[in-house]
Amino acid sequence: MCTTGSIHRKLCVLYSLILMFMLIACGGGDSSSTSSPSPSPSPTIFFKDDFESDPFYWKCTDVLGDGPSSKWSSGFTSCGSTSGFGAEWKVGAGYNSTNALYAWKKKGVPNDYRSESNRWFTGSDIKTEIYHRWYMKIPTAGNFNKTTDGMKFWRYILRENGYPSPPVIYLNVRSQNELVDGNLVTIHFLSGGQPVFNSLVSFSEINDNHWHCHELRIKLNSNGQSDGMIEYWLDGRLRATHINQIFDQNGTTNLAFHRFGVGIGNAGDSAWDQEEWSAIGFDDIAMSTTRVGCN
Ligand SMILES: [Ca+2]
Repeated sequence: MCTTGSIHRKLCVLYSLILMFMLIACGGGDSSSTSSPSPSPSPTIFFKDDFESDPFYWKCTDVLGDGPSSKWSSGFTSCGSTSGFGAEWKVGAGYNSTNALYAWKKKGVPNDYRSESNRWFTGSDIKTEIYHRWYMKIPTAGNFNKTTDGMKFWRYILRENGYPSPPVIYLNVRSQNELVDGNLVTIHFLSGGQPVFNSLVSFSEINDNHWHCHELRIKLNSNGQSDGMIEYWLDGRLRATHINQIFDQNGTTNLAFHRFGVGIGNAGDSAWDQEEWSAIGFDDIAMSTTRVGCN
């Protein structure tokens, strides 16, 4: 096509080269770059911890000089020992890595959040929609079980530090008999106080002493609207979707994720009846505004 006079020919060749460069830069029209499924190739992670760089912070000793350490928040005060009560954070073998965080439990360890470690978000890290990805290894039922009520894993606080009775979302195991008979669920509360349980997956699918990849998406509702959403992936596969959610416990507005915490507390203040010490491992924790996916 570039066959006319020399000036026209040079311009034509130049235009051809520019066109060729643009096609290459844009992927030559290959639609694969726009049709790839989630997760996003570059998740927007604003918090992560793989427990590799400074595991010594996760100890029931006064590492920082301001009380027992749990790394994510200083001033953590309910630290105990393997022969006593309280939080039992220890670092052990990781998921495809050297280190993971282990939360230990046994009969006699007090209820409530004695083993919760949390992190407050500030500034632009305060989001109204999160993708929370983590790896978790739970012993088999013979080494990790209890009767009645269930167990707490994660807790999300939806208003700022100091806000009275802020709305919360839990990630719990909910059971009526043995823990192993229960389901992994999210729990939140409506403005009248009534709880909402959203089932994600059977607990029996994840207490096999293997690492599993979990990812929970929570989109909070806008003020007064039932437009919140929960999605849950297990090992990269979407297992639960709950739409039309409203998280405005006590009629609270302007919800956002101000804090999240990890722990293994006893739901309903019921006793833990596992006689021997056993532990849940956590690793590769990430908070993102887009889908993270599994490694
Ligand atoms: Ca690790």
